[in-house]
Order: sequence, then C-alpha cells, then structure tokens
Amino acid sequence: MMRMVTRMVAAGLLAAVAVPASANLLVNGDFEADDASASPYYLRQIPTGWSAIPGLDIVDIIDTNYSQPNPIPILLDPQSGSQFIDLNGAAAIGGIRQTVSGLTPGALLTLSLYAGQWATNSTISGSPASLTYSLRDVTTNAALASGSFTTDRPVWTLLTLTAAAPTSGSVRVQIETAFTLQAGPGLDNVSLTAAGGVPEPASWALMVGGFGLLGGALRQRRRACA
Ligand SMILES: [Ca+2]
Ligand SMILES: [Ca+2]
Repeated sequence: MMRMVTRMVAAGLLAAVAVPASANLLVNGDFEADDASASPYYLRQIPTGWSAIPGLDIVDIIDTNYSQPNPIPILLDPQSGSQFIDLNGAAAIGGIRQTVSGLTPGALLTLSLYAGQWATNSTISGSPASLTYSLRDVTTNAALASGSFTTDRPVWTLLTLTAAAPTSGSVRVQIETAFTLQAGPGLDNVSLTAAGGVPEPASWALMVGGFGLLGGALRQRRRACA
C-alpha cells in the first residue's frame, strides 16, 4: 500500500515537473483576428498583436473568400483559416514584428512560419518571393538567429528557427521582405514556443509539496519496516 502511495506521489512529481504542451506565445499568429472579407480582397493594415517595422511599408491582410481573379490571382489557399499576410503592402519593402516578454533566460525558443509565393501576374512573374525572419533581443535589437527564404512556387513551405531566450527575457519576432512589387511573399501561421526553461513558481510549489509528501511516505514506510 505504502509502496503504491510512494509511486503515485513520485508520478505526480514527474507530471508537475514535465514541461506543458508548447503553446504559441504570439498573438494572432494565424492572422485571422482582423476580418478582411469585406475589403476588395486585401486589408492594408497592421495585424492585431503585431507592429509595423519603422521605415518599412505596412503589410496587406489577404482574404481568399474574395472572388478572384481580379485584380491579382490568388494562387495559394491560406495555410490556416481564411486569411494570410502579403508582406509587401503597396510597392515598398514591408514587414511586421511582435515582442514577447517574460521568457525564462536560456529557454529554447522555436519560431516557425509558413511562406510561399501567393500571386503572380505579368509584373510579378519571374520575380521570386523572398523574405527574412529573425528572433531578436529586444534590448540590443541583435539577431539571436535569422533565416531567409526565396521561392517562385505557390506552395506553403514550413520554415523554423531556434535560439536561446536572452537574459532580458524579451525577444522580438521580425519578418520582412526586400521585395518591391505589390504582391510580395505570403506568410501564415507564425508560432513561437518556449521549452526547457526553469519551472514556473506554481510548478515549484507543487514540487516542494510533492517532496514533502514523498518524504512523509518514506518515513512512514521506514517506521512500518522497523
Ligand atoms: Ca491564416
Ligand atoms: Ca500587396
């Protein structure tokens, strides 16, 4: 009986220490928060939860429920939901960014996103979509990790990046294109997850409580043996 209690307490301890399923730390990573269905086919707007990058163009939220092909054929269904982002707003370099704070320094961060060429016409044809994506330390704006991607295919490609959370505990996700035509690379389903950090205070409380129970169980067992 006591052995069973000990096992149960130990199992509970392991459950308390285990890292919970990785949740997306970004707000509106799927770009569904702003309804663009009533606009012609896009909404020239900074998506909810995101910010413009100073000096860069504001992006377009593209809604595929709009009946195409006028004025630009949409070659790509959203990777999630009914909307995605065209990183180039009008005809200037565009991008978005979002800050996430309260991270445990050293925790392994994983940024994932989907990108693809979403449109083509006589102007855009022959100009592959390209974008760069990075995780930056908010205090220094230094890139902790960065990547770039170029494609001329209307296919969503999964891109990932990993970095350790900086001592500030705050990172900036930044995604931008150097594309200067009106339809830049498409972007959807951006996610940032953290794993392997120090347990949260609530987990510590559970652990301390659990060790207390375990100690009590062991003491009783020893007494029973004696
Ligand atoms: Ca979406
Ligand atoms: Ca555009």
